[in-house]
Amino acid sequence: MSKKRALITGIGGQDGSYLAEYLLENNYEVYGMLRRHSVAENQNDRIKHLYDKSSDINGFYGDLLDIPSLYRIFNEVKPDEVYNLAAMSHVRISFDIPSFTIQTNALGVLNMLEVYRTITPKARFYQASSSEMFGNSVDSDGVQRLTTPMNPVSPYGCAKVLGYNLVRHYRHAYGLHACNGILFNHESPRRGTNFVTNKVVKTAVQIKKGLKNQLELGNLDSYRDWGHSKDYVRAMHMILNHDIPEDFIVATGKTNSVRDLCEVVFSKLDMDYKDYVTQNPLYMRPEELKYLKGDASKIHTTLGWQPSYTFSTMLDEMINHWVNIL
Ligand code: NAP
Ligand code: F7E
Repeated sequence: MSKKRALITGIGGQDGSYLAEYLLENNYEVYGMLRRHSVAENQNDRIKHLYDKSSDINGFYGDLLDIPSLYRIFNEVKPDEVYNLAAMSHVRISFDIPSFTIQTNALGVLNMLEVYRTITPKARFYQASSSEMFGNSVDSDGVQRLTTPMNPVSPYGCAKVLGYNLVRHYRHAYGLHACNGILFNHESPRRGTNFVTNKVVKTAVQIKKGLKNQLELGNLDSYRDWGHSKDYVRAMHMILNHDIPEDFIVATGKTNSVRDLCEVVFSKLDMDYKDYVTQNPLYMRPEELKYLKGDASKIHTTLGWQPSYTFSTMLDEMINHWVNIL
C-alpha cells in the first residue's frame, strides 16, 4: 500500500518538528513548508536530524502569504493530510507586529483553505487553533470548553478566532474534512526560548552554572494549562483521522501560575526563585490573558487521547536538555 502524504506548514517550528517525527514513525511521507531564513545554516534547525534518518521527508520553500507558492506545493505534493501549523506564534510580539500577525494567522488560513479546496478537496485539513481565542472568558466552574465565548485579548488571539471560524465555515459550506484543534499551551526542549517555560528553565540552569545572576520576567500571576508538545501533536493526528470532521480541545485540565513555574524549576535545581527573579515592564502585555484551564473531556471520551507527560516530567526533560547543552 502506498504511503500517506502529509503536508505540514510550520514544519520548522516546535510542533511541526515533533509532528514530522511522529508521522515518519507512522510510515508517512512528510512534506514541509519552510520560510527562507537569512542564515542558511539555521534554515531547518529543529528537523535537520530527520533528513539523516529518513528519505521520506521533503522540504519546500513557501509562505502562507505567498499564494503562488501554496498552489505550487499543493500541486506537487497532492497531500492526503494537511496540518496548518504555520503562524506568528508569540502573543506579546503580536502587539508589536499586529498587521503581520493578522495577515499570517488569519488571512494565511484563508489562503490555505482556498488552495486546499481547489486542488485537494478530498484531503483532510487540521488547523492549529489556540486557547488564546478565549481571552479572559472562563465558565463558572473555572474552565474553558468548546462552548465558552471567545473574547480574545491580543492581535494573535483575534487572528486565531478568524482562522478558527474560517475552518468551520469551509467545512459547512463546501463539505470539507476540515477541523480545529484548540490547543492549550504546550512546551518542550524545542520551545522558543522567548516563551516563558523555556526562558525560565534555560535561565535557571544558567544561574545554577554561574553563567547568569538574575531572571527578568513580566507578569508572574497569570495561570496557564501547560502540556507537552509531543503529546499534543499525537492529538492533532487523532483529530484529523477521526471519521467526522469536528473541533476538539486539547489540554491537561491542570493550571499553574508563572510564579508556580518558577518555584518548581528553581527548587528542582536546589535554588529559591525569590533570590533571582525580578520583574521588568518590558515583558508585560498591553492586555493580559489571566487564567487558562481547559476541559479536554471530549477528546478523552471520543478519541481516547491522554497525555503521557505531567507538568513535572515535562520540566525535568527541559531542565536535562539545558543541563546537557550548557
Ligand atoms: P512555532 O515554534 O513558532 O512555529 C511556527 C512556525 O510557523 C515556524 O516554523 C515559522 O517559521 C512558521 N511561520 C511563521 N509565519 C509563517 C508564514 N507567514 N508562512 C509560513 N510559515 C510561517 O510555533 P509552535 O509552538 O510550533 O506552534 C504551532 C502552531 O500551533 C502555531 O500556529 C501556533 O500559533 C499554534 N499554537 C501553539 C500553541 C503552543 O502552546 N505551542 C498553542 C496553541 C496553538 P519561522 O521559523 O521562519 O518563523
Ligand atoms: O506566556 C507570562 C505571559 O509567551 C505565558 C503561545 O504558544 O500559548 C502561548 O502563548 C505567560 C503569559 O505563552 C514572561 O504574560 C511572564 O501570561 O509563554 P508565553 P502564551 O502567551 O500563553 C498559546 C496557547 C498560544 O497559542 C501561543 O502561540 O507567561 N510571562 N513573564 C512571560 N511570557 C514571556 N513570553 N516572557 C516573559 O518574560
